[in-house]
Amino acid sequence: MNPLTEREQSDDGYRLWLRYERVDEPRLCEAYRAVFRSIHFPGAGDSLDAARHELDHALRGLLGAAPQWEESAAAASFLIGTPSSSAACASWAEALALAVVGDEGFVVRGELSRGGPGAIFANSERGVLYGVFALLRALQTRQPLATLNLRERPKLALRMLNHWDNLDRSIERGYAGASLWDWHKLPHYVTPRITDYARANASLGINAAALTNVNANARVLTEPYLQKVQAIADVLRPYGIRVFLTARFNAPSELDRLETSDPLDARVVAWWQHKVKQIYARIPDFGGFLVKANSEGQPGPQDFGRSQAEGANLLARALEPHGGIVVWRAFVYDAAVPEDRHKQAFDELVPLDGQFRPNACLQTKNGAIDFQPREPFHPLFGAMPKTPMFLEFQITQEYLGCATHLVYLGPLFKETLDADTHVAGPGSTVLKVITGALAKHTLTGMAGVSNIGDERNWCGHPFAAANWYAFGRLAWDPELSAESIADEWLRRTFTNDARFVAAAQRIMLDSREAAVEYMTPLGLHHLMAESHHYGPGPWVTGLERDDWTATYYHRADAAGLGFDRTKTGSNAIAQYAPAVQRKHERLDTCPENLLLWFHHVPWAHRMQSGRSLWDELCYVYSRGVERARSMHTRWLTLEGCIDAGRFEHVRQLLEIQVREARWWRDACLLYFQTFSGRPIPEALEPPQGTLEEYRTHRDYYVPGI
Ligand code: GCW
Repeated sequence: MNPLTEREQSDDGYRLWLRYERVDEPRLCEAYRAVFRSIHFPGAGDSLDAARHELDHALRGLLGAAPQWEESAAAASFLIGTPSSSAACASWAEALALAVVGDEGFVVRGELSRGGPGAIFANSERGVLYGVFALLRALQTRQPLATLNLRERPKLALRMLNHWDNLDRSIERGYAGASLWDWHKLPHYVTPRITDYARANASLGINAAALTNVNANARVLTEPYLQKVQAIADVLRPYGIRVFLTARFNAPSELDRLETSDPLDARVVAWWQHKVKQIYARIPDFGGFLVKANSEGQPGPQDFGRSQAEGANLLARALEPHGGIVVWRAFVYDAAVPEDRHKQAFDELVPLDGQFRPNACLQTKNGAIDFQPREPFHPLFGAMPKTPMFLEFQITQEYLGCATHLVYLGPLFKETLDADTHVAGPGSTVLKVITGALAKHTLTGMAGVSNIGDERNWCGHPFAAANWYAFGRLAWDPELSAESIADEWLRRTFTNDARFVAAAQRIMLDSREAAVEYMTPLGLHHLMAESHHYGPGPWVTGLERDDWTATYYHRADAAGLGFDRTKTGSNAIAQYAPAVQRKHERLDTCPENLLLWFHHVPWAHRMQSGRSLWDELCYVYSRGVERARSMHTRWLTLEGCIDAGRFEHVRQLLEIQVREARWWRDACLLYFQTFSGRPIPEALEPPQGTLEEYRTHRDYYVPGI
């Protein structure tokens, strides 16, 4: 085919997983058509309209014909509604125990009774919308409808994206173009992309979005910007998404020249009350504030000698009468404290357990350092039972090859969710901490730092959208598996071709471990280049803060490698429950994939493989490169299974990934060799370049800083 035509016919990724291509299995298509012969979907309301519109659009695509809308329930083959929008739903509500699915859940049935109509029933308009998307997922993944019986209710109340988007449209740690929020043209021009963003989120059940960077600009709280925020909120509302903003703690002083922003000062209290009122006048369903305080230069309550809880409560009190909440980030660490950064948030926050207002929660990163390729779970999970605790993941790949490397984060997310904190005995997983199952909280949630920008395909790498998808699916149901999520994402995004799905799923599932192994194996962390964090920088040292350097974290010396966090070192390990401590404190029981996180290990230490630590390091780095290579070769076998445009895009990016996996491995091994003084085993490839070349290499203008 002419390459130009080929490009024109390629999928540009804009539709994400909401591709409603024709069902090309004729019998299945016929069966689907029979179910949707005539749809009874009464009722008015913005979310019902959004659901109806989506269904209409999707069925036209999937089944090749516009659905017939039927006024009479008795004559219809499919029924949709809530007990108040549809008498048919009301009559079925009890038999289906609809009340049990709660305000956002739904029941989707291929048949209500044998041979009878199918249905989507829910208690709210939003539930109907989610039900429609669940049905479409079933169709896109070619489920048989007769036996389809979904009964879902989200396990977390807040399922939230955090955009680190600045008002100039740059995105901190964003690798997919500029911010979707075009502040300059808002509120008068509202791009239709925001509607498509809302559809994609609603299809996963994401119900909240913090629009602005946690390194906050107070200006977003001024009247002209609130008008712009209002325009965005109006588009998101029908899709069940509530808007949050980041609140800069010293906004009273910055915006209105108050001489203090002390949370206990009456003028400051009044300022926030007034500000919050002003926001709710424009956005009646405003979600609340997301706050990063006294961390990495952000202002906060400690500037006035007050605690993090006093700071959070100032905003919580202002929001309380309007139904808003404060999401207070636990990512706090202090330049003045020479303590292991791993320990600081815990030391500071645990004594405040019980002091937060009921509408305030703490949002804690999955690990105690910073979104590394692999971290043990954060010791704060389970350590503050009186405080609602949200889990924060980073969807954008700050430390995982930005939007250049294919790294499917499903396995990383699951590893944290399934980690056992042991705080209330075995089985006290992080999942149970955040769903409130252990401490019985109702303010529950999960946040993901967004990887979305204005690039045509939204997330840059054609596979990066899988991480947005996996986050959303797990926020709805953290018990789903990374495997099943990859499978459905591939089918919806590319094709149901079984050969493609199996091979691409394999690539996805291998990719996170590949990245860990070629970047930071065996529990190493923060070896990335300075500032932009792209590529290796194990030699980074002497920055303004020690704990922003690589040498602080790997502690390589002639004796060995790794950060001793046991009793003989920083003793961060003591922040975990005794069972977790016991497992990790000994060299022979600590899982090897976290060994150098917790221990400074002699180069000659015998690993489970029988090799010395040094040799093992060489082997694991090399295995990471091999994994990247096999991701690439496996992809090459898939040519022709999908459109040429996306195939080629991924192919080229995987080539970069293979090259850079090698770069990581060679640079790190040569650097660590200067300490171990041992040779790279002969069975392994020798490094391609010299340490000097790697050390002096600079990447300029990496996006996302
Ligand atoms: O990972 C670090 C990033 C910062 C970020 C910070 C945070 C928004 O390098 O860019 O700032 O974490 O989570 O607050």
